[in-house]
Amino acid sequence: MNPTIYLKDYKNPNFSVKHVSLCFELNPEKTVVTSSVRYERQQDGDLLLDGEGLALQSIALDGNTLDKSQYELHDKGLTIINPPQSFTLDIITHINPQANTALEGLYRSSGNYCTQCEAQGFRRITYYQDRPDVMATFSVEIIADKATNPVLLSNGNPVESGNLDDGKHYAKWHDPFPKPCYLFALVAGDLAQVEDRFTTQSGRNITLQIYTEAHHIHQCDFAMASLKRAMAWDEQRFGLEYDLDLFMIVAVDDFNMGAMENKGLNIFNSRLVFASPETATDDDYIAIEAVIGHEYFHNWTGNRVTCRDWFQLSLKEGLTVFRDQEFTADMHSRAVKRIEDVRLLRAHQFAEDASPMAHPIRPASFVEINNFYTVTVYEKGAEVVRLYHSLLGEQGFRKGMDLYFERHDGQAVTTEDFLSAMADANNRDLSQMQTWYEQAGTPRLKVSLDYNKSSQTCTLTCEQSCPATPESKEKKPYLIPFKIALLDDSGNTLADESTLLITKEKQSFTFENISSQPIPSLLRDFSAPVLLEYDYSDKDYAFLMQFDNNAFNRWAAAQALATSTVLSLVENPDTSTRIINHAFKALIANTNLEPALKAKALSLPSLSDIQEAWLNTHDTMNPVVLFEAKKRLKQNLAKVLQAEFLNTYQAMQQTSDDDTVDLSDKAMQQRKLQNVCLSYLASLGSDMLDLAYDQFESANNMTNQYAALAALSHQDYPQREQSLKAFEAQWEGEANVMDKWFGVQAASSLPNTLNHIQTLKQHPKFSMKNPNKVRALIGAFAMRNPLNFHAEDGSGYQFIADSVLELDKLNPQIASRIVRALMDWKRLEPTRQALMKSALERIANAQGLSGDVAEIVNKSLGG
Ligand code: B3K
Ligand code: ZN
Repeated sequence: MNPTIYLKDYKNPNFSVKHVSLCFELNPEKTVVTSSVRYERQQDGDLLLDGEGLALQSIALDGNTLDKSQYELHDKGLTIINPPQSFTLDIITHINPQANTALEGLYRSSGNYCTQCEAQGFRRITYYQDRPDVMATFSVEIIADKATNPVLLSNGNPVESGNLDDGKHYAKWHDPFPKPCYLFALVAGDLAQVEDRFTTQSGRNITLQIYTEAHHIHQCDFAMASLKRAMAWDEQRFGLEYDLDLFMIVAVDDFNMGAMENKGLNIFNSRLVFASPETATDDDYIAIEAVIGHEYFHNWTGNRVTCRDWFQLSLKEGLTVFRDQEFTADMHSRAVKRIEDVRLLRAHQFAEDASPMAHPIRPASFVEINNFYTVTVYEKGAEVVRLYHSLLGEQGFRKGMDLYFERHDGQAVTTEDFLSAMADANNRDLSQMQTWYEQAGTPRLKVSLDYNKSSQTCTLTCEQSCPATPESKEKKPYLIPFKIALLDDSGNTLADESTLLITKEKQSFTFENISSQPIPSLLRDFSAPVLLEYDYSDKDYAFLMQFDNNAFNRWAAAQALATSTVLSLVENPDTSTRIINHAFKALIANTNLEPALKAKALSLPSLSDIQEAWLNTHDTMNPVVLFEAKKRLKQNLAKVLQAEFLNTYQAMQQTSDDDTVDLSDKAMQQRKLQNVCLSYLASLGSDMLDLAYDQFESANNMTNQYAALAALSHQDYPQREQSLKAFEAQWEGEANVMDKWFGVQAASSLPNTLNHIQTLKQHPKFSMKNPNKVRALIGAFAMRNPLNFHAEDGSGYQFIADSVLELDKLNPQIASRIVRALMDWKRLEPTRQALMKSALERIANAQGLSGDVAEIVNKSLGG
């Protein structure tokens, strides 16, 4: 097992670096990397260089080859023993990109070369102080065969290029902005490009380019338009302008995550670039715009100001997610965006906070940093940034951001520096915000209301607590901005919206002149990432669904009502669903509601949400029972409101004379509602499935085609097979669309799905080496197929264990994502608990497990 690294052990690097020169002679199996680095001593000690999987060829200090007594070579790097005050070190290494299936460092995708260096991939390229607090300017020369690699790219600006002997050519790049090596990138290969321009607010002309394989280049226009919107938005909202003259994006098919913000040369998973109405759903479009924005926004929050060490990851990720959330909210519906973000947070981050992997947004220790690119660091991190925004307002937040850049441009800093900038710019004591960075776990906020008719006062009493998590048992109170309003029983406001500041464990707030018993609208817009506890009745929820004038809270009430009904159905299958039936009926009939908000409110809570709610009052759960109860509620609503769903379904359908697909917000919203209705209707089976089949057959866009296929995928329906075959035949040449095809089959609740997945693993378009394929087939089974994954004989768990062991040899990062599906065995009922645990133990006992997987497995088994 690899050692645990602690934040408290942080030490400055012994040497700083001004400039790095790199030369790559590209060859699939033997690439020669020559690095020449100028070091300056900062404090006593040896020079510690990280390096993994490198074949060292030569090493020279100020031109003199070092003899074996002057350095130590070990499997994690190279130590230069007691070097002088300042010197230049020249190192030549050989690496093998072709054999690199971990997709970290320099590797090959579809025959092209690309890199991924965050967090610690640069050490797989050359020996270097691979840590973000070492910032340097970079010059890069790339030499390669011209016929197979006509395009040669790296960070910054192109300096020079030309032909060489033997059919080779070269290109030189220079990046004038000092950067940590995790932002280094190189791309080479046979790539087509689209080009555009952007003029900044100060009048500078920027060239924008997107590169990918030629047969996909026609699908890059939306990504380009998104980039331009993001650039304009960052200027308007934050006054931040792009700094180089060239900004490039490269789309590749083999990528461990979504995208990477390398300086001036973003590399993207192609599924977050390619968009055409026939191949991408509306959700894909929105995601592409958001991630293009996210990576672009990193240029300031991440690149110009970077992290001192990897414990500070949320400094750049939480902040940049907050920025991309605001970008999407400004481009589309703010309420819809807030709902989606909170839904994601509650479904995945709350679960992570309750799991053996619970960690603060700034962890205090880790074994493998790649395991900490989590929903906690990203999404809860963004919620914490949002807290400053709630506390300080838009202007105050902007002042804080401005001071942050003024103080720290060109530096590698900590979350404390961010907190200080926010506090100092606004003359506020925000020291209590520190708790959010140091404690894991989802805070509980228990609220009670006391109305006194004779004095016409109403008192809200708020008590906060936080369950024990691995890093701390006793919790300090958080600073919680708590946005509320008080309503009367016709929905009129008794107390206007206000934000209460909760700082203590227990606090009361009294409102005057309250003329009748209020119904509180609490935690509006989800003003803090807490679990709200208030003794609402189902009737209250139904009331709030209809009358709360906060759109987000109307949605939250619908979710809460559905959750409460599901839990009642689990306890007693004969529970009356009258209240939710009526509430949903009123919801569908409400003509004042934009279709997307209606669609959100009609969508039942995620199973994960329901599980968390169940576990609030139980020690263990049977996920299948909870799944079945949710399904019963859905079918029951579909039956009772069939006519309403059908009418709405038809009303939302769009026709166009020329078969073009309308990509306006309005059209996307309508498709959303149409397909939520379809999903309810299809749950009834029989002739309602013909509706889905007709939609599948006639769709001219992927949103409708995919929604119909998904609806059919759970049903034993004569045309199910035929539809899957037709989809396969139509899209076998589009890798990203095929992922949808693998995904719907992997998530199917029909029996025998696991056998079918085994067959699909042999499909010519499937590959264990491609992360998107693994996520589509194996990830979807583990995350989106509760019925089969939790099969009573443990076959689902064993399949995941087998897959993890197979993947771990190829790509530990991906294996380590998948293994998390087995992590929460302690929360299951005894039979499944034992089965899942034994699958996990089988992994734990395997030989040669990666540090990535071992860390998760050990945490889960309590090691
Ligand atoms: N910073 C990258 C993530 C790198 C993940 C390394 N395992 C993408 C992003 O958050 O923008
Ligand atoms: Zn990011």
